Amino acid sequence: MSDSPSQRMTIGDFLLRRLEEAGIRHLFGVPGDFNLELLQQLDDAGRLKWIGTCSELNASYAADGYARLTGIGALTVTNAVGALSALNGIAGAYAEHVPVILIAGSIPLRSIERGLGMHHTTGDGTWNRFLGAFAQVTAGEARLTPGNAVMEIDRLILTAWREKLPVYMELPSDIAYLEVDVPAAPLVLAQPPSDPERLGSCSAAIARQLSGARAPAILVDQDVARYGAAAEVVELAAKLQLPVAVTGPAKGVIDETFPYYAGIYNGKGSAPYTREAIEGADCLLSIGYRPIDGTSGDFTAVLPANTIRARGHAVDIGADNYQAVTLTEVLRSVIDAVPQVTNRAARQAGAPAAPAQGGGSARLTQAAYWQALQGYLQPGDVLLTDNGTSYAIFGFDLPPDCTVVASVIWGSIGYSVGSLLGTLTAAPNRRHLLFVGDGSFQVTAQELSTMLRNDYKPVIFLINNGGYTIERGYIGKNAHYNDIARWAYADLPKAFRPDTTARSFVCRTVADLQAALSAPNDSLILVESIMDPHDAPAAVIHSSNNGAELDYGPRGPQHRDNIQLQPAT
Ligand SMILES: Cc1ncc(C[n+]2csc(CCOP(=O)(O)OP(=O)(O)O)c2C)c(N)n1
Ligand SMILES: [Mg+2]
Repeated sequence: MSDSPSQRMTIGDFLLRRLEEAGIRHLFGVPGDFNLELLQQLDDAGRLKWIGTCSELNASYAADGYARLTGIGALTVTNAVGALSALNGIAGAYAEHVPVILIAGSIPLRSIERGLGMHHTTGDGTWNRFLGAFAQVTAGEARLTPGNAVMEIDRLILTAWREKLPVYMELPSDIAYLEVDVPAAPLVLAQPPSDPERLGSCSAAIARQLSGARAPAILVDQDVARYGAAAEVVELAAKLQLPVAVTGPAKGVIDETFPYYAGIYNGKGSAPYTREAIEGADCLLSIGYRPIDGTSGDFTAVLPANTIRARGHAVDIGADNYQAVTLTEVLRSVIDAVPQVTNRAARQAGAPAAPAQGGGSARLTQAAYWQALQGYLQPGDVLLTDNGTSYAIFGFDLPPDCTVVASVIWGSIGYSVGSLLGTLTAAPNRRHLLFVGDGSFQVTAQELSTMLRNDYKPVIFLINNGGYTIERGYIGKNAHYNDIARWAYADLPKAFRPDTTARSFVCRTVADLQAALSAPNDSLILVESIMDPHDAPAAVIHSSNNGAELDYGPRGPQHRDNIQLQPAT
């Protein structure tokens, strides 16, 4: 027995208390008979705020968006039918390194012990299938019991936060009201402190290599955001006056107005300056880099032979592997150890982009659209994007303090709409801009109603181009399978909330768009822009064309005449 003070509490109340101690203020999800008892406890305690969603998939995306801004998020769903709808979002959180806690209200322990078939199961007296499914895409999973609940709740919450990965817990519906002994002390979210010797020798080795190099550089992937290490990276880069590039998934993690910011690295898909800064470095500190097609320029990335590979809790330097070293502590020690460099020039600012052609009455093109939206950005904005031509936001020059929320690795269309509900809930005082195509929007559109219900005020930039334009760059340039139903998108706020004060715009010309952009941000703004299905940013078309080569190989259909949307020549 430990000597630390304990108290009596029900398992459900303890779980809710731990979520709150972890910094969670909102719980997303959909009720069912197996989690209603927990929702009643939430209501009685009156501390966490319930944000009911239209679907569990959207709740999982919302918890992910929330976690990206606050550090951790949670949702609760009912057994299997709810949980499996959230599985896509949980797997996405696993791919994107986002700590999300999924609480599945599950069939009573009584049914499990007596082998009683229950609804929301496969009806064959089995009950471990869904634990097994979630074990594949989480850092930890458990079915809570009166005996393990206190330990497992703490283990799973801490695991999610330390590893920046989702976890899954089943709360059988007949145990939430049982009283157990729980610790009186609050849960403390903290990384394990580094091993002092490993930290010292690791940071000394990094400092030696970076300060001895002629042209060192840093490559940042999204774990720098997850582990809260962006400020340290910038401080280190400023001290050594070395270029810092980011991957696409890490867009916005490094302030783009920082003089040593070097752009997005993506192998042959990088700007020449960026590629040279990274591949021409004689010592590269790469932090959390995960090469996939979209972060390696379709596998053309060639990192220098002398690349130091740092992660959340470990570092590789040449033949040496350092364990028990925590990222922010490593960077802090390296900053302290290196001398201030004063003779390396910052990047020259590039020439401003040429204005897009066409006056106010001209039909709206993608080029004019993205140029106008670049001018709309403000410091501190949260930008969300989905798959599609809205990937053009990766070409924006961001003002300071912006956050980009996207799912570049997992890439599940519709993510951005559910995620927007989460980011709005997490940071109601920031301006949230969603850039989404009609195809992606149709997957999760109903969550717009939850935003209106909660009086949220995002700005939604929706491209109505009648279908899946990004896919037309693979194949099916004119194919019916890339067409979708034409919705009256601008009418949706009214349908979802009849007394809405939302402002809707349908833009066909540059002048229409300019009018929409001058609307005040005092209610939800939906800007539907109608564009040609064959109009797309060149970078998006190139990427789709390359993707078709990788996906289908030389015998694929992509070389047939006029089957593929290609860049205008
Ligand atoms: C869940 C899921 N289903 C299918 C896809 C394949 N997919 C990727 S982009 C895309 C089309 C996106 O179309 P839209 O949002 O309209 O963007 P556009 O290129 O037209 O601007 C599809 C179907 C996916 N990524 N995720
Ligand atoms: Mg579209």
